[in-house]
Amino acid sequence: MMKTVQRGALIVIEGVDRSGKSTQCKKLVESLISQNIKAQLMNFPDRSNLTGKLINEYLINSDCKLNDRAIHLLFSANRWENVEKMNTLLYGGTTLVVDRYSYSGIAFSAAKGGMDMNWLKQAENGLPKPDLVFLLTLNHEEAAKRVGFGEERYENEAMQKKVSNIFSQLAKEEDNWRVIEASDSIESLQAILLGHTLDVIARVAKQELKSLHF
Ligand code: Z5A
Ligand code: MG
Repeated sequence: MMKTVQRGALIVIEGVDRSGKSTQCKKLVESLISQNIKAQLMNFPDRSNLTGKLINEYLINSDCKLNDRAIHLLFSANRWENVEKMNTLLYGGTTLVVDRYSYSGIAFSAAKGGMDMNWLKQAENGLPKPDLVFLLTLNHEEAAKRVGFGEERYENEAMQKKVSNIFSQLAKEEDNWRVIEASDSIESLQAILLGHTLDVIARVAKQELKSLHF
């Protein structure tokens, strides 16, 4: 009898700066692996590939001038550079836990203003669609208290508030989002995220991966 191929789930964590995305992504991968579930971490921007090197320069160097549409497309291209790798892993049965994705791309560019929302979304259409998106919400006062805030471009209150509003708007457009208030302890947040993730892994195992279509 032929063995049924089971794919992994595509799980994304989004949220404003310092909301704990990287912390939760790392812990989620560890928790899954400890339960003998194949899992891997991925993060965007992926600063290791070709587009990622340009993006890193843009983020850390405030003197780096780049047209807003050009940097938007670079962030998107940075995801497209990883499509084959994502599909191979997912269809090989590995669950991917992704630290920021297309929604960060849309929200940060939209928060700058001057670019049409549909144009911003267009560059993301066709990328693998997440099975589940967690949105970690945290007010600016709490975020600003956390280590490392304010070191890169975009890490200021006005920008973060706009981004937060756009994330909330995007969360309402699809039914695969879970909005989680992120001021609780790392451990209690992790328990919530793991619960939802295990449900989704079981539910989508035999379903085909969808593509983003805004
Ligand atoms: N960007 C874009 O414009 N377009 C795109 O398409 C994409 C991104 C993908 C860099 O992203 C920038 O790129 C970002 C968006 C833009 N600009 N901004 N803002 P990044 O992902 O590389 O950013 P980062 O430097 O990793 O920061 P971060 O991701 O915003 O932080 P975080 O991952 O959410 O937080 P953390 O590193 O897990 O935690 C921060 C600190 O808080 C740390 O000391 C933790 O120990 C602590 N922490 C975490 N959880 C808790 C709880 N629950 N309680 C107390 N303390 C906690
Ligand atoms: Mg992070």
